[in-house]
Amino acid sequence: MVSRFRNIRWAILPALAALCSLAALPASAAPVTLSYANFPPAPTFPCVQMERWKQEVESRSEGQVRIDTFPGGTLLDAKDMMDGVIAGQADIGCLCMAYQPGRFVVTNATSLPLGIPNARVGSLVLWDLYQKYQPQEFAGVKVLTMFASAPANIMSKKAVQSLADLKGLDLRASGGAAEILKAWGANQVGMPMSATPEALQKGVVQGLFSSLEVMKDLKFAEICKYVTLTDTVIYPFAVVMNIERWNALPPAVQKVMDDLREEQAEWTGTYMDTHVQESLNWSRDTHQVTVISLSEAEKAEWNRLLQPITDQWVQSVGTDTFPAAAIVKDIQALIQRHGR
Ligand code: DTR
Repeated sequence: MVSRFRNIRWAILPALAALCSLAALPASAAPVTLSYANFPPAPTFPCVQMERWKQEVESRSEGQVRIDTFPGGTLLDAKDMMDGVIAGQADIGCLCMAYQPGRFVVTNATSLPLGIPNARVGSLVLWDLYQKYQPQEFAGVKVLTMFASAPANIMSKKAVQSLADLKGLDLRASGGAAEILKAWGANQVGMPMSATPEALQKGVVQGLFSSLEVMKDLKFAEICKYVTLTDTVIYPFAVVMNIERWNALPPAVQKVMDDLREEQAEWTGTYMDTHVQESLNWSRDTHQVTVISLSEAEKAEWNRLLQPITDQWVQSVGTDTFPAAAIVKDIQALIQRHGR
């Protein structure tokens, strides 16, 4: 009996010791919780990449960090994203840089009509460009990744087969696309993607100019029965983190996030390219959307009208201290490198 009691005592002791050591763990062993704000609705690609990043970070950091995601502008909306993250209203935020053209001049140069063929190449070009120039506008935040949308096309309520069909047509587009639609004679109406479903429904616009995955993700195929393929320009996005929150993270978590930066860019671009194709097929099959390819002659004319845009950009923003021409050359070289 006595010896049995002793055995039990010996069995309990290690368990007690383990309990005490657990209680003595520093407070930082509890998972750090971070908020991640996003502006468009949950099914759209910026939010799909957000959920993928959350899962990867949580599993690779083995429970040291928890990410609470806020899609649909529930924490910060499109235009407040950068300043909201700097102010600490959200720890992390995803922003479309094209919505603030004058603020992100270097990275928005990827939105010039330079022939980026798809979202994967666009995302890698953007990431390398950012790394090379390290623009001052990101000095107050930690950049967690960047990625690009697929090239933009026209989605419209009426068929657009020629420049004549486009003349005066009210199309929603953001950022640098304004110049493009202007060059083609359309009437550009600026607003973030998050405001577009209502504008289409109320008839404020007759269509939009963006990447085609929104035909499915935002159900635009129900209202825009025509797609005109132009494959014109991509839009650059950034995911940024409040710098104090970043500095306070355990080094092992910082490493997980750093290691994911380029991988996440490529993952998102690849997801986007595949998803655009799915969206197009779904729109044709489920909503009888007509997909219009321009004739060779028509396409050549549309492209010709875009040629002055890049030169004008170089002239208007280039200075002794801002190497606009070199940025354009770098983008062209990066397209070649990643496009192979
Ligand atoms: N082309 C830009 C960015 C963009 C493309 N797809 C989505 C989906 C959700 C938000 C933004 C975007 C645009 O048209 O706003």
